[in-house]
Amino acid sequence: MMVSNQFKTTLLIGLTMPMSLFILGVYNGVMQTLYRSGVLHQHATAGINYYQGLTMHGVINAIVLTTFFAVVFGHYTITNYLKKEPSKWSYMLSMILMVIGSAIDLVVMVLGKASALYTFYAPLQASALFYIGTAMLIIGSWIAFAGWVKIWFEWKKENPSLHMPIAILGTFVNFTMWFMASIPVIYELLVLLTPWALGLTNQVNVPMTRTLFWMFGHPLVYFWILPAYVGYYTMLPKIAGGKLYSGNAARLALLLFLILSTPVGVHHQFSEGGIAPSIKLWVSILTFGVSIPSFMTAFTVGASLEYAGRKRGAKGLFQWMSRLPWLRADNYLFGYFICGLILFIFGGLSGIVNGSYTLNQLVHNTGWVPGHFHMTVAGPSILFILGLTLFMYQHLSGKPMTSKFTVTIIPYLWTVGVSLLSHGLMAGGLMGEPRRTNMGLTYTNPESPLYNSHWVPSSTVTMVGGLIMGTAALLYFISFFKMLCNKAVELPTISMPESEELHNEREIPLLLNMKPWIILAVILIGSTYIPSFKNVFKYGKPVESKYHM
Ligand code: HAS
Ligand code: CU
Repeated sequence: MMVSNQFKTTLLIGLTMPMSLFILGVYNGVMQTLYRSGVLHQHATAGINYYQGLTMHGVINAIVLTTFFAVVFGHYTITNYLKKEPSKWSYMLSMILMVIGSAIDLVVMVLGKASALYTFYAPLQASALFYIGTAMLIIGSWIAFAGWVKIWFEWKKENPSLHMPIAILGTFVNFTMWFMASIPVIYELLVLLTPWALGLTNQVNVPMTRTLFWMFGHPLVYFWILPAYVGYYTMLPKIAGGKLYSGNAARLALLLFLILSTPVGVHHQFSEGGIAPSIKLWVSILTFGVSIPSFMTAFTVGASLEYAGRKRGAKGLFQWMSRLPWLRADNYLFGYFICGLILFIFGGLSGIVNGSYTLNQLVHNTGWVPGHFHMTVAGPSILFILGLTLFMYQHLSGKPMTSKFTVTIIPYLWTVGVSLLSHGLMAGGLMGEPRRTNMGLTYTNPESPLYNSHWVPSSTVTMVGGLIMGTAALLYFISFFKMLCNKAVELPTISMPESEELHNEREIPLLLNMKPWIILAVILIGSTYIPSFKNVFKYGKPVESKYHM
């Protein structure tokens, strides 16, 4: 479908700005591996110290890029399926807030005034501007969502007999969950942290800020991955040459995320003294529950891929895998999808280890945790972002993508890098190697009390993985910015592969109505957070405490 110039320009800004910042985010990621492996000894390189670089890496890659992408992909998907552009007020205001908010965050991080990590809870303190900038980014994304809801109701009025397409259900589930989960973090940012950073109060309730953060922080990880799930269900079967195995299973999996994503945040606080073991046990059970929609996705998407392979004549149990369109320059998106899925098998399984209350004691705060999340957020989430950014930019700008071969091999190279990086981090973590620690000063210094010879090989594997990821990212930036410099040869459009469903399934009214699921989500959130906050108020109180890195 054709789009207005203003809408097109807004979306292109929403793709280009975070992708440019991503260069800095990736650079700081590679630097992490050099510090940790002991290749770099100094406290700061190019004026950026360890915690400043780690903050930039997390904030740019995991908060700024992902939020911009979710919003642009949402605009793109909604417009494609409803054949309507969102209102100008919503996309313009949302993009202005997001761009200004991220620019503020960038400036304070570069100046070294906001090295409080991407988890930004107290007692690490950032500049008040960082808290305000982050709040602007989040509120900006809410405004885009409001615009989609408005055109959805208009569309529904015009098409009363049609159901919400799966891609729109996925986008609405994601943003409803995001909206509910980001209210606590906006409260934390604007009511607790900003006055504390401004010096209006010198006291802060540390467990309270942590609990509010994780109430947002866990749904945040599903906010990163749900756009990819939308793609796996609605685009991948078509790209692979098949059909979606079950539309009802896809709808159910997406709706399960709506109810189970937010109540499980306490699984990041299993080691937090002030929260009762009974709540943690309940959260551990719910965490196994939130793995179910991903297991369902593995089945539905796996079956859709098998169908595609068999349609190409595959026989036996496994031949379908080799019949999939691997490494085809005329179908480069497939690599970004399949590599993400393969990494996620291991990312998901390591998550289930984390979610087990007792096993968590072994891995918490070790390298295992970043090992886990690089196979999730740096796996399916980022690969989807990379692939779809190329795809959407190409369609929205009408510019040709000339580096077809390079963009086809990038996801495979990236996957080799992530596998080595995560393996090194997890192996080191199981041997007690801490996360978020500048290890470089200890590895090459056997005199240091922190020196542990067992961590040397694992951190070296991590570094090799990091360098391969850095190379893949560099090739990506070259390809992306080369496309930007090309002249438009086609008219800007919005279009995307749309998968058909394999079976003509029975309609299940409960899967076509989000309301009961939203109510259940609120009840489940209450079941963990009412007792958690009671504990936090009972055992935690505001204290004078702040640290700067
Ligand atoms: Fe996690 C920590 C538990 C999923 C990200 N996680 C983190 C952190 C991040 C993160 C960033 O319970 C660190 C936060 C920090 O800085 O402290 N996580 C889980 C569980 C899941 C999970 C149970 N995490 C994710 C996703 C993320 C993410 C998704 C980002 C996108 N995580 C935890 C816990 C912690 C944690 C604890 C706290 C640890 C601590 O102590 O600090 C589940 O949702 C995972 C379910 C997934 C599956 C996999 C399904 C497989 C699929 C692929 C199928 C493949 C096919 C291809 C079809 C069960 C869908 C086949 C074709 C061929 C050709 C082979
Ligand atoms: Cu989590």
